Amino acid sequence: MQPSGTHDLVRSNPASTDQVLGGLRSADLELVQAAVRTAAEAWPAWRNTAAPARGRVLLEAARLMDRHREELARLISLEEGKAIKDSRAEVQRSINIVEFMSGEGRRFGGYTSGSESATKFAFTTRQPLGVVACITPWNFPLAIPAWKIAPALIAGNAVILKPASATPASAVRLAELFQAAGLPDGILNVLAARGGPAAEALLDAEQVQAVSLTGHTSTGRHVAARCAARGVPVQAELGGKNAAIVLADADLDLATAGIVDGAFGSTGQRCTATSRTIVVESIADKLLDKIVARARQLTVGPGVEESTDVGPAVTAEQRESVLHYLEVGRQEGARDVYTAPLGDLPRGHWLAPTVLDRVQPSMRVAREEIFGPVLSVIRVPDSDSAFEAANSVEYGLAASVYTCDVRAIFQFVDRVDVGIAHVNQPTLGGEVHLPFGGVKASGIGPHEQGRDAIDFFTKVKSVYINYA
Ligand code: UN1
Repeated sequence: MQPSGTHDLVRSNPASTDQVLGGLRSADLELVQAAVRTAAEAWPAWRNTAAPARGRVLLEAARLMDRHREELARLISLEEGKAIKDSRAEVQRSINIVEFMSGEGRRFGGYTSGSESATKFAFTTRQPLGVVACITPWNFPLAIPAWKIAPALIAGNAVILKPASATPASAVRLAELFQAAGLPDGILNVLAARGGPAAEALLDAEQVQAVSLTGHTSTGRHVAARCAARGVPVQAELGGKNAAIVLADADLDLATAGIVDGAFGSTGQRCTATSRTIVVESIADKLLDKIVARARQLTVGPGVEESTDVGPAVTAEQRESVLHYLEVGRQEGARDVYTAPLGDLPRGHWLAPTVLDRVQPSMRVAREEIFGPVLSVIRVPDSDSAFEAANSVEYGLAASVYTCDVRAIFQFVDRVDVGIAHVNQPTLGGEVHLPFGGVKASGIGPHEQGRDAIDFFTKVKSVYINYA
């Protein structure tokens, strides 16, 4: 259903802002209510569909996504701006999660337990919540919707998906593929809306039983507070300020490749981006030379072009915000050791990959999430101070360490206060089999992905059967 009236959500190509990609009319309060009602009415039939049958719908959706993988990747690159190779990786990730969750349809349920009484049988069962809301950001316009709706649907819920207003098209296409896979009407509803009254109405809707959100820490806290008033659980995946730690014995080529990919891949617009490199002083100059040499090879350009490594920022505001941080960093005394030259590009939201050296942990560029292609290099004397610097921010999403010293690896895993720890690989991403999420200001509630993701979208019932 599309509301009538003029399109107020107009999206221009971030790589060529004179080109309008399309427009939608933002949902108003009435449409939000209608979507929630539709979902609530459709839900009982899906709830009463056996979980393995729900799994078959997801498996078919994964197959369709596979068949449409190139179309999906191009759509992501067009509307979000990221390089096509990053978009292809995002599509693969989206297929992986839907495929993984389809299998959970065959494992769905609780557990049995011995009882205190010899003539009682005790077990738990899991049941869906009803209508749930998934609110997703613009930076992974396909994967984040996929990894929120897949566990919600396999668990038997009806979903209202509200994608970011900058990137609704990928989410709409995803929903179409789920529909083509056999998902009944009304079970997955996409609401294109700005934040503000329509989004708040969704949070406040009586039928909405849980909210899963990815976004800014401030948004997550606002949503959590608002939902707490109704006693509605929130799962929020929020910001990051991820560090790659490089110790004295590290394989510097491996570290360089991981750091450059982590900092500049997806234009740095990734909550797991490598925003800080914390390096032991004895090897810092050598590492920095290698990083700059590798960064020089990156091509900034339109996401849809095969040769592009770094696409534009998603919007003018995002670009402005990153440029502002660069100014702040320079004023704070960071040394700008590399800013990529921008070639002859169409009018777009371009940002040059930038490396800042001599950053102190107390500086804003070392503490605040920048969400752009900016790498801050922090020099420290040893591994203890590296772990301490890594933990000195309010965020705790991901971190990585480059070393072959087994003691340092385990000390890192033990001490670093994050939800995702990587050894000898970038701070980025994760596999769909394991939970994904952060601690401290990086997350609220249970993590996404992995088998546990289903817990958030279900309620547990403990059952005692007396057969004396
Ligand atoms: C990834 O880094 O591969 O918003 C995924 C984000 C995260 C997802 C990151 N929630 O960037």
